[in-house]
Amino acid sequence: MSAPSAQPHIQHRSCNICEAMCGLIITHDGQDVLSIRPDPDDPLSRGHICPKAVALQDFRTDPDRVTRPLLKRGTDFEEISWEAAFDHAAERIRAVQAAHDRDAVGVYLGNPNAHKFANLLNLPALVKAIGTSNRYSSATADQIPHHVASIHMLGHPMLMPIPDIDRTDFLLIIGGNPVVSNGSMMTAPGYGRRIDAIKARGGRVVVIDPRRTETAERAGEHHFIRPESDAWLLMAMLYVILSDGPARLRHLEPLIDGLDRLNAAVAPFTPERAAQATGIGAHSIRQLARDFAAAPRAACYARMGASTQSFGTLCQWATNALNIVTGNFDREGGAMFTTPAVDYVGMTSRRGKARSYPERRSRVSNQPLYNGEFPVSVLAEEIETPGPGQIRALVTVAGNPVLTAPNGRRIERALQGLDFMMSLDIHVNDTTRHADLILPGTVALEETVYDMVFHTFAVRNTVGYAPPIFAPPQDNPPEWEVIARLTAKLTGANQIGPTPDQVLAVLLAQGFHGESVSLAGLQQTGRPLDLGALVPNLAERLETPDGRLDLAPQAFLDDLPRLLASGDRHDPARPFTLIGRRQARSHNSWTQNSPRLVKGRNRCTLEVNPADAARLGLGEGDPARVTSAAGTVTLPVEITDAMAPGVLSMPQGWGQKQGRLTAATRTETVSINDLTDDSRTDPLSGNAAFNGLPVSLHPA
Ligand SMILES: Nc1nc2c(c(=O)[nH]1)N[C@H]1C(S)=C(S)[C@@H](COP(=O)(O)OP(=O)(O)OC[C@H]3O[C@@H](n4cnc5c(=O)[nH]c(N)nc54)[C@H](O)[C@@H]3O)O[C@H]1N2
Ligand SMILES: Nc1nc2c(c(=O)[nH]1)N[C@H]1C(S)=C(S)[C@@H](COP(=O)(O)OP(=O)(O)OC[C@H]3O[C@@H](n4cnc5c(=O)[nH]c(N)nc54)[C@H](O)[C@@H]3O)O[C@H]1N2
Ligand code: SF4
Ligand SMILES: [Mo]
Repeated sequence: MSAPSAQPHIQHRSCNICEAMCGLIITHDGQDVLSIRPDPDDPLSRGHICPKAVALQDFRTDPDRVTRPLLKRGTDFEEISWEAAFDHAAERIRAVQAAHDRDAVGVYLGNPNAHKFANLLNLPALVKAIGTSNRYSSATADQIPHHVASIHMLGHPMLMPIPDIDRTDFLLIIGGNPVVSNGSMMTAPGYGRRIDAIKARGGRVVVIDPRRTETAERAGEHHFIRPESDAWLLMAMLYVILSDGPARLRHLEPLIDGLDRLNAAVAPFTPERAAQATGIGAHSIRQLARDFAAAPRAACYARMGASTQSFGTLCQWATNALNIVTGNFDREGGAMFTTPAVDYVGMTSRRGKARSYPERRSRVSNQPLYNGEFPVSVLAEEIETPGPGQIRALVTVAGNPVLTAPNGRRIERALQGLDFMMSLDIHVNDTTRHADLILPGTVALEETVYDMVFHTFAVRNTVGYAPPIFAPPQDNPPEWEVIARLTAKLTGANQIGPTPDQVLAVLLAQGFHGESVSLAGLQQTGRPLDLGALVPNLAERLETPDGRLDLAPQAFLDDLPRLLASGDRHDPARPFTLIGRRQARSHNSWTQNSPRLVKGRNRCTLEVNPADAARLGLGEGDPARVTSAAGTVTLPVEITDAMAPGVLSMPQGWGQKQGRLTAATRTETVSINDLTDDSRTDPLSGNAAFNGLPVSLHPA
């Protein structure tokens, strides 16, 4: 940290709000930010940023920010000292466990943790100190199907195929909108420009989405698809390709098992049947499959729309299978595996450790547990349902499940029945207002940034490190230290462990570039470094017990009858299908308190196809009432032919109603998760099936 001075200081740092890791140039005077600009020399983002980067300064100066430990007194909070807060937290956690059992304390870790390496390094010890198996995170409202596909096929949840978009000739995007979201499980800032580059070199980008998205517009080729029918499309593409000729497994051939089983599995998925399920014509499916297979280098990428739905895991499996049988797996321009400076896969290697999956099942509704976490879809019922293992206290760290988990208001009601709740957070919001104790977190500019997770998903190997710019308010400890001190209080240790920088130095030395990348070197140059394009390496990296790659794991084959039976699910009482969308000026549920981002018209609107609107007599801006099995919301209609008929789109992350968020609550918005249904999951992974929600629509 620099002392206040008249001379502006300059820092190069990557933005850690979303997965894109855009390079920023920040000028400041030690007291205030003077400017936040894109870094044209960043080897990954090459000058791209989005409107949220400039808001990084607002998170620090947000007048609604929690800056002291807060203890609930009656219906309000009073400030207490850090020492009193740690004592109270440890005492209450242990009291609940003493009265019941260790699992009586649940833990929920939210998305911002994935962007804070110091939290990632310290949270496992906290969870271990609490000693509960009732662990939850936002991952099961997001990407667990990707991990489950990787576990069963490649042996490690984080060994993740990444589309090598800078060298591909054919990119097939299913259920992702990276032009707005800036990419996920695929760190690729400046997506629009990267799409333009594919087209400029004679390649094609095709988007499959029930909404003609900003990405579809940029790509120029788009097919509407019926929500939740993507696995049908993928299986039919495999059917066409495997009927046309032998699979091209290339260098992976000696390692691959299960091609016969895959061939047998795709047999029922003819393009004609898939056309009925998806709404995409059989001819188009055949053509798409043949074009993909014929492209010199092709990559299929399936994301949120294809993961947070009832067939999420089948989609991710079939996506991998499509890339594999067309010879595009672990190959330039196809789906590749990163070699980042911190080797996340290596440091959590599962080699030689045979495991059975799912690791466990949940107590009340038998949902699967992967990666040591129960699906967030079962959180409410695990709080509500008596018996051994019932959750009676909850610790949240940077999470807002009331707004972000399916049927969030049920979770909210459940929270009110807890014996104790504590949150490490920056806001008193719809979730944390139910806590008995809130510990303040630190925000990006007060922390060291090093991205431990998203380099693992990046389309190019790069590395960057930047120290904190500003001190936390009120002499507060940095967030990682809060986690470490709470852990020490629980274990009775009289000191906390090594600093995140000390651990990072070791991890960098052990990583793929340990020869050339060191913490001291990064600190000295103060600039992100390019570590080069992705290289084929899967043969040495497979983490399966037998070192082989199974194209057709039994768990996935066993789920195919469910897909085959999924044809017509029309419900006359709820004839519309609701899907979600992301928006450029917000990130999940927590950036809406930046006046700079939230200003302007109400963007929490329901997108409706013109024919549907006309039939119901709904005009532009009219309030519409949307009802699902879980609830009802009313919001203004936006009429657009970007929506497929019968499908409605609503943005996620809105509906801040409670707490102390003055800017966020200025506009009347609603939460999509007042509608989503926690009984809808992908049964293979337990992931929430947000998309494809049956709803009714009426003028309000
Ligand atoms: N601006 C902004 N950026 C963000 C975020 C944010 O909140 N705001 N959140 C970040 C996070 S945490 C994540 S995980 C990523 C997610 O990044 P993306 O995966 O790109 O997520 P979305 O933008 O929600 O795009 C999902 C797409 O799936 C489509 N879809 C819905 N249902 C279906 C279906 O059944 N089939 C198909 N084929 N498509 C369907 C939707 O219409 C939508 O276009 O974004 C990250 N980036
Ligand atoms: N219907 C529907 N629901 C969805 C999605 C969808 O597309 N549709 N997307 C899902 C996805 S992909 C995700 S990742 C989840 C996200 O789900 P969550 O992780 O539960 O939600 P966030 O909105 O990221 O909330 C982050 C919380 O962390 C706090 N916070 C922000 N910054 C910091 C910080 O620096 N330190 C601390 N301690 N706290 C901080 C915020 O105040 C907020 O309480 O939502 C999921 N929910
Ligand atoms: S795209 Fe993501 S990483 Fe880049 S500036 Fe925006 S929020 Fe930050
Ligand atoms: Mo996410």
